[in-house]
Amino acid sequence: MSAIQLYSFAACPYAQRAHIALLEKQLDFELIEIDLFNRPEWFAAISPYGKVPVLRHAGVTVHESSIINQYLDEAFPQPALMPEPPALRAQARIWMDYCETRFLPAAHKLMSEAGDPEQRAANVEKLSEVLRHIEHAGLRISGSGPWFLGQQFSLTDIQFAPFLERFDMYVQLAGAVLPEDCSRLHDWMTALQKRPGVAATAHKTGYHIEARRQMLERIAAKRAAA
Ligand SMILES: N[C@@H](CCC(=O)N[C@@H](CS)C(=O)NCC(=O)O)C(=O)O
Repeated sequence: MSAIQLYSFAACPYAQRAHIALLEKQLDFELIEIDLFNRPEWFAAISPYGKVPVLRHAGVTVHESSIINQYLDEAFPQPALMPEPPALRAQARIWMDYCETRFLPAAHKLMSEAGDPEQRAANVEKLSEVLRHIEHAGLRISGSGPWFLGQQFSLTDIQFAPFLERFDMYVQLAGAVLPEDCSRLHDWMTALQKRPGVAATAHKTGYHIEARRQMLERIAAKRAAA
């Protein structure tokens, strides 16, 4: 048995973050798939919120993808996935937080209200505003890349990667737009697709669309049965 277990769900972007970090660290680990619609009873004992991902290592159980990745970077320092200077570490964390508190809410609102024509235009514009902020206040300040912070691939890249991989789904299902003045963001997305740890966990847009359809169907069936 590996010293590390990652409890995951194939279509989960948060679990994908932890998977990418494990691959980037070149660690030996066991990937354990949890059926979120039919969770084993024992899962509640290791996942306080009933969610994936959960990481187990050396008697430690960690949940929440951002915290798992920070744990991995501290427990296995090489190759480092955080910059050394405190000021750059702060930048890395500011943008990881921006992903959770601004980018994801805007993307999720767009997707959940995609069928509402009145909300749709406003939601597309809100997401574009967030993307422009990432471009002009984040990516362009940090330089020419290829990664978020410049030359060093970091946890900030991993934080965004699974969701940027799904951007084409946001385009196809909800009309999302990558603004024209976001060339650095465009190049960063292309670089992320080619990064080995990201590419090894990636799926095509058709997979994401089908996974979403199945998830919504299963949620509706569960509600109907309740
Ligand atoms: N903030 C959490 C989010 C994890 C999450 O929402 N996971 C979803 C699957 S993508 C889940 O396990 N959902 C099950 C549920 O909410 O009951 C993280 O970053 O790890």
